[in-house]
Amino acid sequence: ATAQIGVTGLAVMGRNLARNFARSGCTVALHNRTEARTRDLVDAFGHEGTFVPTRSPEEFVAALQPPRCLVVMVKAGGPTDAVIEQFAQLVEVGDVIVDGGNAHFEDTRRREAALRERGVHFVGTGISGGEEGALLGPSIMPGGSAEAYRSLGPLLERIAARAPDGAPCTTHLGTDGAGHFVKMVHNGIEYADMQLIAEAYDLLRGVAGLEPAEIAEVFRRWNTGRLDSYLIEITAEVLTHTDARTGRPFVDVVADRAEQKGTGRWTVQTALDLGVPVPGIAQAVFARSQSGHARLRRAAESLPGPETAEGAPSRMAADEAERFAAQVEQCLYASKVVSYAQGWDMLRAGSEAYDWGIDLGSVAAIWRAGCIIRAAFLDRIRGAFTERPALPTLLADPQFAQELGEAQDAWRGTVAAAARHGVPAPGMSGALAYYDGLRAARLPAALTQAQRDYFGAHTYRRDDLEGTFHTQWGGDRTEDRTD
Ligand code: NBP
Repeated sequence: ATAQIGVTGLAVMGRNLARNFARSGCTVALHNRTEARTRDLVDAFGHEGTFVPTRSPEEFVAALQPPRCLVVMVKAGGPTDAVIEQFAQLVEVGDVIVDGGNAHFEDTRRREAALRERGVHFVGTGISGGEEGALLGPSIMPGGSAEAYRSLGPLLERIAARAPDGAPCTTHLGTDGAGHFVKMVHNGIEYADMQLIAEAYDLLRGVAGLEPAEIAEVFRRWNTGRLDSYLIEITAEVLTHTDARTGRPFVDVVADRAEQKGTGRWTVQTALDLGVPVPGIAQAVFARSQSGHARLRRAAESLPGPETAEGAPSRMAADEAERFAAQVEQCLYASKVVSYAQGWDMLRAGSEAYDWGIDLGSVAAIWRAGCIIRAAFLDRIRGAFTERPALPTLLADPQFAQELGEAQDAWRGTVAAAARHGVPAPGMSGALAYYDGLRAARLPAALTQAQRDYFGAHTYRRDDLEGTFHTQWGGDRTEDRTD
């Protein structure tokens, strides 16, 4: 047994992860159900490091130094269960089985509990950064026991992305499902970010009348400021691209239906179960879903909007467009802060519900590089939660609060412009509503609760008295104390 780590499941993700381990100096055992993939990897990349190719699960396990660490990178769901069960029978007490696939955190909790009974450590880990990240350095989000992290952690730290300060983008997040939960929230935030960026693009096009190539320039400029991030960078790239077949802007030939694999939906479903409001993520999931509803969209095609008679938006003069773009930047930034605040609320809610003790500052730290939402901005979130771990919402951080205050005129102006021009901006307008909803001294929820008492005798509380009350709505409207 010579290998420090093993990877089973050598499709795109597993192959690149195995190469990353080997390039970092680890001896890596390889296994795949279909042996040809193992051979192909060694033929093409064997020179990159020390690989131990194996042909059977038994041979694979025998190649690993105890305590064995083996990473499963197979299709999520049934295949992952089958492979875990297969290896659970071959490993020994104290060994570590890692699932690096996109598992639901509840599945990870179930698998961890089952393996713990057999004395085997199970680590469910989120891995973000796609194919390229797996090879060059992903953000890695492991859950599981602290003991498992002691043997596995140093290996993960070798292959993880490095933040600008040199810190590896991985840390022990908490027991059982913590890692996959954090990865799920990462993806939810990613959905919200992408939706907001799409709305900013749509406004620059539909209100200012800019062409995609001009909008690419705006995004490129934004990418040198506080919005500096991978997603803004690739947005500029996509908007610059011209379709080779037609010579038209690429964004104009792609069908306008956004698909989803399900992690955004998981985030929203879980948020509903935890009772934590994440409307920014929900809006993004619903916006994708709405884009794909061809029947609804066709049926509504001829509904009147505020368009000019010519249909096409009139083009703003250059200086006016410049001012509008600056306003949209403020709106995008403020809305982004709101959606990250919601994401962190969800991290806290999950951590409390499952007793994970997730360090909220550390999550921001390990998302600074390697993952899809990597951004300079995350270092400030790390700072906010490191300074004040009990910060009730990111919006209450003095620096973010000040920026939101400064952005609010432009934010309101942009949302109003979207409404006036008939440009759908559910993410941005929802973010503003969330901000106003949180800061409101008094909400119309008082009326909602009164209605509930009227039709369902659901009772209400009063601001001026202790206890719960019910009004005799059908009778003389006297008020009874019910507790
Ligand atoms: P896939 O999700 O396409 O899975 C292919 C691998 O699963 C192959 O190695 C295949 O073996 C193996 N496999 C299957 Br399918 N059923 C199996 C079974 N019953 N027993 C043993 N092996 C089985 O690969 P991927 O795109 O590399 O993703 C791997 C994991 O990483 C997934 O959970 C995915 O959700 C997650 N992930 C993917 C990305 C990404 O960007 N692609 C990013 C982050 C996480 P075979 O070669 O014999 O068919």
